[in-house]
Amino acid sequence: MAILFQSTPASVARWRPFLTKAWPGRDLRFWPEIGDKSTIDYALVWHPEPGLLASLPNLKLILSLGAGVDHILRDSELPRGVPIVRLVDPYMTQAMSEYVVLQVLRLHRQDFAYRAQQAAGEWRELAQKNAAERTVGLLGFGQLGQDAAAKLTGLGFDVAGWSRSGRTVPGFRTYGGAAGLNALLRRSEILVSLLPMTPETEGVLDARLFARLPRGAGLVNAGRGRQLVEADLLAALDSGQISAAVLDVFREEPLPAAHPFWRDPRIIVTPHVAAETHPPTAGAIYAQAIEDFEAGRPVANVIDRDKGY
Ligand code: NDP
Ligand code: OXD
Repeated sequence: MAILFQSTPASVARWRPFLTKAWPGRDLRFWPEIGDKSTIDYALVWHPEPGLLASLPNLKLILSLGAGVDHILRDSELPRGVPIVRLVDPYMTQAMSEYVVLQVLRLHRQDFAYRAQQAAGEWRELAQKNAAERTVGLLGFGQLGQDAAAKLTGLGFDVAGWSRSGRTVPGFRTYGGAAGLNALLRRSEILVSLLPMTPETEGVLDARLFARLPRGAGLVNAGRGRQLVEADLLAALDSGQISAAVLDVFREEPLPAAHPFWRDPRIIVTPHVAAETHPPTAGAIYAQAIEDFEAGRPVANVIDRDKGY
């Protein structure tokens, strides 16, 4: 009944003392010292190398070290019958909402423009709307999108959400499908993407989408980097269709040193930190999932492989 923990060396170093103390008596294996593969029942993983999970013959549960599971599903050798559990952690949800609120307020209060004015030593008032006069559109209206929406609503913003199913969420204006996306984009002066990475969402943030936003809209992307067509964003910034962007996720991470985003004053780059996995709370959630599995109870947050999230 061994549990494998696989992640980057820094993450393994951070989690090892924590899990060893929090889960006494469990046979824990920390990547890359995994021992006898046939004795591993559970795997907690982040970007596992392709084929690793298939090489564990008695694997019973795959647990994602993040909310997203694209880093697992990209493995073409993934064992078919093993359930994949994604992380849903209120601590992380709160962190993402803090990030979204910070960036939406930054765009709403014209922080980019005032910083440019400061750099030029220019004292000039810009016309300012109130939050209630600003629509924030959220692409992805699941765990993270709905919580961010609730907090933005609390600040007075007019919030709308878009999801795959077009699910209704009491208290919110929601949209689904291609027609729904048009309706949402038309009004979203600030667009926040919290979409999972799937074949359908690849490149969704492109020139066609930007063109449907109000002129001068702001963009926040904290979903996945491959959802953004980077050249289209730069062109939209040059044309003024997009006024500013805050990006937490990138096609290539870490963002290469020579990448134009680093030095573009219209873009804020954060290093994939919008909502980090938090060992104390996430550890308890993983322990519960394993306990439920061993007791024959339903395990929460098993993903639907066909949907891809
Ligand atoms: P959920 O599964 O709870 O929500 C996903 C939402 O996206 C759902 O509303 C879903 O629709 C919608 N969706 C999925 N595919 C499409 C599509 N093709 N078109 C329209 N809507 C779609 O996920 P979470 O909210 O927990 O997490 C979302 C993503 O955020 C993660 O997958 C990850 O990529 C990213 N993330 C980033 C972090 C960071 O630090 N930058 C941290 C944590 C997560 P429906 O409701 O119909 O199912
Ligand atoms: C996640 C992430 O998916 O941190 O949890 O990106």
